[in-house]
Amino acid sequence: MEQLLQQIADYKKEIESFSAADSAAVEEFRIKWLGTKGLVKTIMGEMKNVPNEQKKDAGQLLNEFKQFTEAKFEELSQQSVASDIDLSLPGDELPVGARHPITLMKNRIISIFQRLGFAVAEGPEIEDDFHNFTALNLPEHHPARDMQDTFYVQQNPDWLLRTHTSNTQIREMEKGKLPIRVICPGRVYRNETVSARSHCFFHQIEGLYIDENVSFADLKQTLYFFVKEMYGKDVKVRFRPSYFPFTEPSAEMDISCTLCNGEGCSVCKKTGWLEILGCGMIHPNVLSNCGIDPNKYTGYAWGMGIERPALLKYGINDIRLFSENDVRFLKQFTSAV
Ligand code: 2NL
Repeated sequence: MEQLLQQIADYKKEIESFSAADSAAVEEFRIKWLGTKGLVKTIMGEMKNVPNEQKKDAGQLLNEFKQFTEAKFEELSQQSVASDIDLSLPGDELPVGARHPITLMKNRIISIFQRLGFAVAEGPEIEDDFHNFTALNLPEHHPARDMQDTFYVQQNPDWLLRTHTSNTQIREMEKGKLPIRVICPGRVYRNETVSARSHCFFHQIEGLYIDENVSFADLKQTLYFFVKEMYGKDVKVRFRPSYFPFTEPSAEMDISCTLCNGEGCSVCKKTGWLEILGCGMIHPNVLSNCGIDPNKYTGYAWGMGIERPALLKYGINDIRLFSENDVRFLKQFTSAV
């Protein structure tokens, strides 16, 4: 027993003063003390030489010694993890995300109109027939109402994937708070064959201003400001008469081609002009449909696609790239604005 006590004390001293330079030394320590042929196992074997009346005390001592050794090993393991870290190594690279080019273009457009006092409104992509068609004065037999052109989610009552973001403007008008000055960005759906030039879903921004005495001149000045901010002060603008069921009069707006400065090239099909949006004075029927008195209030509205200006700005030639989620494509916009 005396001998055993002495042995444990010596071992403890040795263990206490041990320190490991690296994880290999820690492993050596484990093998020497805690391995299957280690000193802890060996000294445990001494129990059989201890007289019976002392077995209880010896067992306690040996157990305590084993725990002491295990604790030291635990401590060494943790230290070695820390000392094995090479602080001079370069860190793991954190991939930098990128905004989607459609988002970039959308944000540019939004920020220009926000400076003119337009608020941003968003609405549902699954819409009922009233908010997508009827309220907008879309006649019963308009092709857009056809199953061929629009994705119906349900019939009778009809629910569909919105074909424009006008539904959101209708919902703003229904709130009955005037004047209204909003822009409505979002995704819209049309049953078209997917190709490099067109897709069955795309993005739009529509704008709407309703107050007393709003005129077509206000519409033109707003859009002039937009074009100057978006494309620069030298870009020319022209309006062409057009037709939409929800505006009267209606117009289409072109800008001089930003690639050839109006000279004529393949992008503007040799015309020197690019069509960028449709617009007009809100049809009195649309105002009445939303509970607004057309004799007191007038307003203008416009709608533009986001994909086409984005293709132009970033020199992209296939609209499908926007929705394929190819990281090689998306990564290129890491530092784009
Ligand atoms: C286009 C033409 C347009 C509107 C959208 C609108 C909305 C309401 C009332 C009246 Cl609630 N009009 N929106 C007006 C004219 C044209 O879009 O070519 N979009 C891509």
